[in-house]
Amino acid sequence: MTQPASASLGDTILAHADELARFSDMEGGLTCAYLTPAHRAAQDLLAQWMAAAGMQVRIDAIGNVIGRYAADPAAGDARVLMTGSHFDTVRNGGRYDGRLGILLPIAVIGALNQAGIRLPYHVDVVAFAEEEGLRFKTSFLASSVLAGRFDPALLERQDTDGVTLREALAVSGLPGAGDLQALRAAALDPASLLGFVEVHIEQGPVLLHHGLPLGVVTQIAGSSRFSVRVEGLASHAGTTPMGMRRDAAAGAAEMILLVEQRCAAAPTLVGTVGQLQVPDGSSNVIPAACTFSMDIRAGEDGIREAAIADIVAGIAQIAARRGLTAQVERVPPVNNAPCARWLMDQFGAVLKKRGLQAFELPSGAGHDAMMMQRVTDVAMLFVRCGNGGISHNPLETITADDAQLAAEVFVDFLRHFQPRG
Ligand code: HGY
Ligand code: MN
Ligand code: MN
Repeated sequence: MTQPASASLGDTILAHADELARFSDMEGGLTCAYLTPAHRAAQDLLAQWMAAAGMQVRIDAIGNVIGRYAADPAAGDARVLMTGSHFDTVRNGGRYDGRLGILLPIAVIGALNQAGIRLPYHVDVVAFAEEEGLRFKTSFLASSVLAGRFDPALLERQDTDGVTLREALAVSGLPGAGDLQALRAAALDPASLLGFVEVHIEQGPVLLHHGLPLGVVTQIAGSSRFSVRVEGLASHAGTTPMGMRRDAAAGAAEMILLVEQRCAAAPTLVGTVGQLQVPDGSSNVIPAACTFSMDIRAGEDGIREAAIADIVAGIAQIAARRGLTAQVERVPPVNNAPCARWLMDQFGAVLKKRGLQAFELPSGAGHDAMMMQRVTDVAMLFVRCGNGGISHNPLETITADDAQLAAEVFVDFLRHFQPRG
């Protein structure tokens, strides 16, 4: 631990977030993509902090760092309450997204350990190696392995340099080196789990607007991601009449506006094109190809699926009208994930006991808890986001006081935790 023993948990958590953010794939900002040198350095430091907090630490076949704070030997229950979040980031992201949900439990377990307090169940703190989907354009790699839901086809996915996930794992130094059996063997036994709880920065303005430091999540919106490739015909920008063009970028522009329009048509539905390229484009050549990403989400799976059907059909129509082709590749979607009432109520009871409002809110952002929800009951504690609630941006921030409060609530939650009867 780099902080003096007298530092508050909140101060320690923020200092650790700063320290972890020094490992970055870019100059002057925080990018931590899966299996880069910065990612490896972050993984090592997290393992050190977990060990210093009194946990037995292991690193699994996909790169998750898992620290166990072992149960009081006198307690009969050897089951596990799991907590954690991810340490990879988006490009030029914030330092609390994901990381707060690792650093806060490490600080809390360190304090319990120092005070000699053991719990009647194991607590496993997981630092998930990949959630954002930055490098291989598919999210939840790490939690899908733990949940026994890893899709072997993903091993052939390439990053922008053409390196496959299989190749990246082979040279990663991780146990199993990308062997499918090792990835399968890393799955958790659902019967061993008491549940999964995740602390996360809200990444939005709701708590801030209500003047509340903390909130309990009701459900996590499902999401679908796509890669679209539009192809037309390269030809001379000066000589080709406007009516005779097969311009892939102009077609993509119309498709992007369709995403925006269709996703404005229902509550909770949102659609984003965050990546857009004209590969090998030149300013004086009509684009032969255009590629873009689509991210579509909603609080209800049916609303999301209906929008996707309309958008995919609309893309085909736009392509046909313009003499283009459009290929739409879908990565496995993640469905809407409800949080478990019994776990939410235990967070709510702690908040009320401290005189805080047990405020409940849905999550529009995706979280590791969504994947864990496929094998166990989940709950999430949101922490207020400053700066107007901005996230996926270096301006993302929280206060030490809010981190302190969240840590105290988490201690109370652990100490009063009752397994489902
Ligand atoms: O994209 C998301 O919702 C999350 O931050 N991974
Ligand atoms: Mn994120
Ligand atoms: Mn996150």
